[in-house]
Amino acid sequence: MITLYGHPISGNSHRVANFLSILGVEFSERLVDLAEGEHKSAEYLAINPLGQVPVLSHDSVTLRDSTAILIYLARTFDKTNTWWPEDALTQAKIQQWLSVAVHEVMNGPFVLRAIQLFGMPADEAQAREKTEKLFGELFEPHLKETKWLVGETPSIADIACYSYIARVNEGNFSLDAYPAIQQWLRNIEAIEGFKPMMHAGN
Ligand SMILES: N[C@@H](CCC(=O)N[C@@H](CS)C(=O)NCC(=O)O)C(=O)O
Repeated sequence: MITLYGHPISGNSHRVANFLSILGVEFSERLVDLAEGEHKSAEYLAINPLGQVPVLSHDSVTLRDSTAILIYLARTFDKTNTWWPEDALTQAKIQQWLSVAVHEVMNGPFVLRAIQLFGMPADEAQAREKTEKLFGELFEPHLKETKWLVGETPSIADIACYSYIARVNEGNFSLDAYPAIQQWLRNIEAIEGFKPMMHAGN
């Protein structure tokens, strides 16, 4: 049995829910009430001492961290062996993007959105500059040349990077200047089983 501890407006949670849905794996979602501070309760800290969502519970396995969970799910449930292929170079290339998902995407698009939605105390101009650099110098030129971030088929790199980039408009950042990124988002949304991320305010 699989339970995903998460929250619908958390992009980190969405990465996992989306991938479970694409893999066609049944799971139940356990809402962690972030607004009420449930993620810092003793009960939840016993599940994840970092006090963050998402957490995946699968039988006797408990895992925190969205990209670690994506690797676990791919290795456990992907019968096609394409989402996290076994060869060293492909894994290394995917890992490059998983690192971007947890660093540059968080420092730019995530922060812009968190400022607007939660009043996160952060430097908006700096986050905007980081987002422009990330999109203009990395994602857009790369995606002009290739449909997916790595190789000829979608991988967990695409899943990990998708959620916060798809919702960067909620951080008052327009994707109009980035047509290749927009096309890549549509490519991911067309994958069978894709689960949309909730729009803030819904
Ligand atoms: N590296 C973690 C980051 C998880 C994370 O920052 N989750 C946010 C929600 S999107 C959270 O729980 N924040 C609450 C907190 O850090 O206090 C992952 O990829 O899962």
